[in-house]
Amino acid sequence: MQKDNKRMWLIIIAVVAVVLFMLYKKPSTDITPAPTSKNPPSQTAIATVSVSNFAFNGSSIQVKKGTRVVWTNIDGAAHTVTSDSGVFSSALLQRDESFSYTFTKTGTYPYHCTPHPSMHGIVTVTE
Ligand SMILES: [Cu+2]
Repeated sequence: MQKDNKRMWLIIIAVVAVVLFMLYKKPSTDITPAPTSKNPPSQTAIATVSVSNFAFNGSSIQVKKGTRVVWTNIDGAAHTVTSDSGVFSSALLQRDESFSYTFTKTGTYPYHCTPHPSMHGIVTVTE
């Protein structure tokens, strides 16, 4: 009988210890996730090119590898942003519509507007 009592107490103590451990541990797990959510947004550099008066405003730009270039059409006419070598191609952009492409490799990227072949631009991507 005494032996069973001792075993029961050991079980009760073990359960209480586990419960106390879980209660003690909970606040610290709530604190840890917060800092990690701060990292991603500031990673990508962004360059902007506006399209107006049948021209790319910033027709020749130089950016670092990994930069996202955003073209926004602010012209009355619709335009495209189409890579000469087929690397990227936008839809026909109406006024206030945008297209973006992230350049992950160095090099020169000439592009044009499909409806208006006289419209040209170039993006140079460096390390
Ligand atoms: Cu155009």
